[in-house]
Amino acid sequence: MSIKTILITGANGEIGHGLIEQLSEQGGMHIVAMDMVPIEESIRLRCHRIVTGDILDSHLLETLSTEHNFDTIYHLAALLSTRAERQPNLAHRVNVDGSLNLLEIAVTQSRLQGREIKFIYPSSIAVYGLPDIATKQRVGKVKEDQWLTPRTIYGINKLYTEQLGRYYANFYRQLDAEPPKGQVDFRGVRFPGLISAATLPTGGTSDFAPEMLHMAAKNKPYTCFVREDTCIPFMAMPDAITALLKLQAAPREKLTRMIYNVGAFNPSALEIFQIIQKAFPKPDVTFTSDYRRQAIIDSWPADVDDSAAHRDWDWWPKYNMEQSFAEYLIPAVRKRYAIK
Ligand code: AKB
Repeated sequence: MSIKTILITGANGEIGHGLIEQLSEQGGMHIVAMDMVPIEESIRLRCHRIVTGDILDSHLLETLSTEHNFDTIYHLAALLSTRAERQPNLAHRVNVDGSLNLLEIAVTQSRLQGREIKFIYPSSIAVYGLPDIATKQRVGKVKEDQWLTPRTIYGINKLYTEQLGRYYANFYRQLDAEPPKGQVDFRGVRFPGLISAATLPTGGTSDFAPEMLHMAAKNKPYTCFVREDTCIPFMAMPDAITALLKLQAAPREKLTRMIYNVGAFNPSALEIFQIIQKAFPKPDVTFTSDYRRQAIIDSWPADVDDSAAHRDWDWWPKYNMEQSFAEYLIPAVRKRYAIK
């Protein structure tokens, strides 16, 4: 049996790190890791090939596509929400045009290989747009097909790329009279804010939670840019990796949707502070709401309904809020910053 080849874009990012670690532990596959900046030492050795390059460079992607037969593409590269608001044009290029390039590669590969190529896409709760706090509080858990009126360019980019994925998954069905020999099997999860002990995100709006944790661990002051009562769903990074792997592995016939919500816990910013305070006494945190970032967070749902993922591919997070901090985040950041 030939060894599988997996392409991961945005490999240096916080999801990329965890995913590469997990996949390389599983073994039996070649990982081709791509990022704009050189792949970090800690994951480099786990990869079969590393590529420093831009997903907007279609020539580079086409060359990669002639050199490898990809089984699965994990397209993680993206500009996150706060940064995207500052550079909407760049965000559109990276988040939409870049994704389009990858989807084209998936189509080419499925045609050349005459079989299905899986395309795993991390979308986001940013695709939702609640008009005001009162509505946010009233609706609670949001289902996949509700409130799809994103406020940010990032949310718009993510929602549109989901639609592109749907389009490319049906590409041959739309164009060919003959049954397709290969197709793109597009599968997406809408992630909540993610909290990792290993890396800090850059340019996101849910970053206040991981930043608060890492700054407290480093004994540094932190100004939290949202109000204490701000509430969105979060998830510990290991569960996010599990979600991607489980969705990838799910039998096609079990999937009733292309895009799934996944949730774990949904604390307020104050609750995050309180749980951090138990581990690192006297964290120096002040809450000073930033008008723009607060408006973004206020438009995201307080919680998501992930019953479709439970039902279709047995999605259950391992870590609730207490377990995330007690069993994963606190021990791992203590180790990272060598705290006794
Ligand atoms: C961000 O804050 O932009 C991301 C997200 C919720 O998609 N973490």
